[in-house]
Amino acid sequence: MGLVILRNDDLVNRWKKVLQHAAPDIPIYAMGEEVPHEAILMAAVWKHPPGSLSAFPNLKGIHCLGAGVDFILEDKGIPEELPVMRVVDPFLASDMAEYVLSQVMAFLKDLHRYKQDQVSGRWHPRPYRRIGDVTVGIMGLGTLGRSVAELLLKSGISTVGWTRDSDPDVDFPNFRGDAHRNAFLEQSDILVCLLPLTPDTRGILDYNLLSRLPGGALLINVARGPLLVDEDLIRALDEGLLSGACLDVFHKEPLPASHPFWNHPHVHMTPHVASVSDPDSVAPQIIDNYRRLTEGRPLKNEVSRERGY
Ligand code: NDP
Ligand code: OXD
Repeated sequence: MGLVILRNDDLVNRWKKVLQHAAPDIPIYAMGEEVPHEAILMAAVWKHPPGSLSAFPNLKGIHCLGAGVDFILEDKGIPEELPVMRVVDPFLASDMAEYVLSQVMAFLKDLHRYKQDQVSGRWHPRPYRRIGDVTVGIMGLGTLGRSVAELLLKSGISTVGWTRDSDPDVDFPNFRGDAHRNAFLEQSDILVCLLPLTPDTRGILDYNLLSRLPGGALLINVARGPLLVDEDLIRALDEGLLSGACLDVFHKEPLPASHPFWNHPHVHMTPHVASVSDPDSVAPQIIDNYRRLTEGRPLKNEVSRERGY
């Protein structure tokens, strides 16, 4: 028996240490070290090299080290019957909410633009905007979307949501499905995307969708880069349909140096840090699922392969 951590960055050893501490009885191996492949029952992965999971013939399950599992489901080498689990964690949810609230407030108070003015030595007061002047629309009311909504509402910010087919039973306006998408967009002065990346959502943030937003809207994409059609965003910004975009996620990460987002005056970027799994907080649920898997008990936070999230 054993668990292998597959992630190609310098956090791999930190995860190993924390998982070992949480379960001293389970042999834990990190990518890059010598691993007894036949003994591995679970892989805990974050952007693993595609195809690398086929090296473990007795694998019984795959645990994502984050919330979004798109990179696992896109790895066609993984047998259909293997369960895939994801992270659901209170810090992941509250960190995301704090990030989105910060971007909403920076937009309302024009902080990004004042920073640019400062860099170019320009004194240029702009009209004042208040919390009561805007409505935030959240695409996706899952674990993270709901957490964002809760903090925005607590801060007095009017919020609406959009889901696929579930009735999220929330006490703010919620729209469901493609038929009600435009009604949702028309109210969203600030659009926050927290959808999973699936075949249905890839490219959903295109020119057609962006042009449904109220004039001068802000886009905040904290979900996945391929949800956005990059050229369509640049067109919408250049035509003045949108006044800005805060992007945390990109088609290719790190974003290539030649990408036009780097120098666009109305694109504000962060390097996929809106919310990051905290090993200390998350390790117990991975160990719990490892034990459930090996004891044949029901798993927690298993994703639906059919829905893609
Ligand atoms: P959940 O699976 O809990 O929620 C997904 C939500 O999206 C649900 O409300 C679902 O609707 C909705 N949805 C899915 N497909 C569609 C569709 N086709 N049309 C309309 N609504 C749809 O996900 P989380 O909230 O946990 O996470 C969301 C995403 O955030 C992750 O997949 C990940 O990509 C990203 N993320 C980004 C981070 C960052 O640092 N930038 C950190 C963590 C996550 P329904 O309820 O009807 O099923
Ligand atoms: C996640 C992420 O999906 O960090 O957890 O993007």
